[in-house]
Amino acid sequence: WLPPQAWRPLGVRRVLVHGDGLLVDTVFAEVAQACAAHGGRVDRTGTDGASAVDPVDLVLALRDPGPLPSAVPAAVTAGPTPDGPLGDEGFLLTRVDDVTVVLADAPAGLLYGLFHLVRLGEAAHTGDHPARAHRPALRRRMLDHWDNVAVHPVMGQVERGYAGGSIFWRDGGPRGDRDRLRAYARLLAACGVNAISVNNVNVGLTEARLLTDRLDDVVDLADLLRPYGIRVHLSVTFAAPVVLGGLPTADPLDDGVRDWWESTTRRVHARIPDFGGYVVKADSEGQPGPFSYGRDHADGANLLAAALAPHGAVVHWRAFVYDHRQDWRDRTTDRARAAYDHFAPLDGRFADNVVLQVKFGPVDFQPREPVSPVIAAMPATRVAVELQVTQEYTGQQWHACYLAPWWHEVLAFRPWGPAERSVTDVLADVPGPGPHRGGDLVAVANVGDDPFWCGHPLAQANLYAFGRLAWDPGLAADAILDEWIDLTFPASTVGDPALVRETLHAVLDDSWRTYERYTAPLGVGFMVNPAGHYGPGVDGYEYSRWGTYHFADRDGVGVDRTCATGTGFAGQYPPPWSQVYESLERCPDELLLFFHHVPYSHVLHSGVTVIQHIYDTHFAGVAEVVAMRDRWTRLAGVIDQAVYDRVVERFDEQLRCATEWRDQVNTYFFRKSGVPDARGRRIH
Ligand code: GCW
Repeated sequence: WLPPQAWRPLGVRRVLVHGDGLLVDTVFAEVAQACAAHGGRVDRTGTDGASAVDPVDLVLALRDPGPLPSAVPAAVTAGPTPDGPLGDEGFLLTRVDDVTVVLADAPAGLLYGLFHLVRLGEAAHTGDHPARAHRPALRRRMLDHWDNVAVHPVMGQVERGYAGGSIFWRDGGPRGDRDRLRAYARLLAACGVNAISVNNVNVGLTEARLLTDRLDDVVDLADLLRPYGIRVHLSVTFAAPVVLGGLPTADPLDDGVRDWWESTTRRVHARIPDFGGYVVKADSEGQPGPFSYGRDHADGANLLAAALAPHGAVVHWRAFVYDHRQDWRDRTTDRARAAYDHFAPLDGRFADNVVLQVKFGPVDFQPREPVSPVIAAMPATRVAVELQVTQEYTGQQWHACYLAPWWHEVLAFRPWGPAERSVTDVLADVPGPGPHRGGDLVAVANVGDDPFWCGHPLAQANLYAFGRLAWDPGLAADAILDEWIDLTFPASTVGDPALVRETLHAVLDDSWRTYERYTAPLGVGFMVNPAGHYGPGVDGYEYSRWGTYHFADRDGVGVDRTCATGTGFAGQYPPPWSQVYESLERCPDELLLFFHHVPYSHVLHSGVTVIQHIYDTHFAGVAEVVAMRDRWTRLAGVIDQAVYDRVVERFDEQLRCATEWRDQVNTYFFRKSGVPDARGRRIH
């Protein structure tokens, strides 16, 4: 998004930028570039009181410290700020007497105000706008890059990356493409992202050294991202005192270990004064952690938190801890239970600058899961929800799968029932005073060195939507898509703007549900090819150690997670969800097989049997992909040819793969159950 034409409504104006500071410099540079391209003009005044004299159409001004330039209409200066202070990142937008005014109390607010103007386009410069304050709902809006510095023999440069190589690293060192990094920072600021972790949570030996002798590389990244209001975080290995510091132990209660983290962190902070903090995957999938020393995760997290606290930084401690060496014969262990079992008993023990980072669902970024019960279980802990923008389990950026409707649903979910607080409320209303208040949303990133940034050009909509939802979780998915369409395909750059908008909605609005229809049914999850997680592998994980089973046999399918007869996972929710999920009658259809093992003849709320639902949705899913592809071809000659061609290529693959999913899933269940399709369609 943000081609030069998107700046035209702003770039034709007479603009005044008022204020000092690095981010105000960025605002000025952006406006100057737009004005140079489109014929407008820009002046700048500092907070020393100097005032421009020429008339203006647009003012972007820091009002703290005053006074405001005289170009700001008196009606604006006199009026009260709606809803209290604007904070570090908020801004006020108004338009009176033919002047559009953006006011902020801090430079970041001006930057976000600028991008809001671009989003509004011509509408920002016409009519009157009553003063409105805009503030982010969540204070930290963060992307985690699973990028490796050294190429990993199995995972490559980027773990679960589907957009080429890393934007940060190549062949063991920095990639060094500063223009691209700057452009990336700008895209992220334009959707509201303000924090990035720059390396994989699976930390190899080379990556571990970013903390010490490779720190220069991180300093460089921080310098590049800072002008766009983005703070850098690092993934660190819990074993760092041993592997980097040469200590005999990484025991979190050992004084030497504590000193090592404190002095190391002090050195990082000295080079990166706005350093964001650490991200830690501990005791998970082979990564080291406090369990090796007989300590728990509060001990581990608090160790790093203590080292970071004097520098205003946080540790994101991941709750993705489970037994990855399970025996499939053991029906008592349930991976879905693991995060709650490990962390809920620790509530209240975490330091104020620990952020417990919880995957949105209890298992692993599936296209459908219940919302993780950990989110409701830790009222005395700061919790961040982790989403996955990179499409590991949702088509790997070969399939068009717009995830905003799904994320919106997750963020709006009310763990204590319809009348109570939502997931967003839990995130925003964190305990603890001062700089740590305000909540956190994190997503695993989907950008690489691909010319379209994300492999699939339409996957950019997911990145954009993540940032926007983190800023305002109440935004509707289709409204976010409209914004992205306007910013990516400005009307003046395409042949038929109405057709572009209509087509993108037709293709993307329901694409997540389409993906769900042709993959694993009714919330049972996985059924993916274990080598790479792409395409169908119905029994791929069934007899493995990973704890992701569907238990299909000749009579039925699904995982009994009830308290009455199953693993008891349903009991990890507060009422009413514990009762709703426990009950075969009340459990929502889309999660039925996540919570219950049922016969194929079980009748869903929708009125069809489970087996017929499997057949129907898999036929429907593929038909929808055919329709999506056909819709897309109407844009031939209407949008940029390279974008058009890339998407056509992706749709061809999506159709091939969806067909494979349909046929393998339908055939598998036909063979298991022996029940024919009631509508007589061909099942192989
Ligand atoms: O979904 C799984 C991925 C792993 C990943 C892990 C995690 C970084 O398959 O590749 O490791 O989750 O979230 O830590």
